[in-house]
Amino acid sequence: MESLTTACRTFVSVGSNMGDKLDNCLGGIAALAKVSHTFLEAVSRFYRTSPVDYTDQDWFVNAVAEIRTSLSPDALLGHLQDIQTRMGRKNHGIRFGPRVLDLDILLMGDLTIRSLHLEIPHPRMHKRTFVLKPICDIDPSVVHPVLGCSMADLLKAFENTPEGAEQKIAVLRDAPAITEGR
Ligand code: PH2
Ligand code: MG
Ligand code: MG
Repeated sequence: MESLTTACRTFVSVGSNMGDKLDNCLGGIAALAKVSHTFLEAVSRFYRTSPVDYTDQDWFVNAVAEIRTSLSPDALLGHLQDIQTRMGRKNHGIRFGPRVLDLDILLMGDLTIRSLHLEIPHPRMHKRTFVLKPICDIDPSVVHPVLGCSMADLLKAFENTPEGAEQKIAVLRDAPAITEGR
């Protein structure tokens, strides 16, 4: 296992569109902060966002958390899936459909993984305002290791496309204070 001092900057998207959406997102982030070998470094503001990909569902609450972890990508994924299950997520069988809590790995430094069960960078992150805008709250200069552009540039470019213009997003609340970080 890599030592924590060399662990790369990792960004996780947080989303919910069932039940108490904001509370589910806050609960997911609190659980993430308690994962072993992992520190919660930053949390974005929270947003109210229109559903993307599968549009016949309720609006979402979305945010992004930055963590530092020495876990492998697979081990981190396992923890995220475990948190989702503990927060009451059920499989409703609809791809991109409603969920109590969704935690997705967006970036792990410059790492690229393309396996059947895990893709890093997240394959759709550059086409999701609900991901790009919260990352920009934390650090707009973070560079996408495959596309070679900053999050700020990806957001600006995507907002100017017809697909981007359709994705509605509004600030719901300020970033929460980090109590379990360094
Ligand atoms: N997640 C999806 C599909 N669509 N739309 C919004 N606004 N926010 C999400 O988190 C989201 C989505 C599948 O993970
Ligand atoms: Mg997702
Ligand atoms: Mg997911």
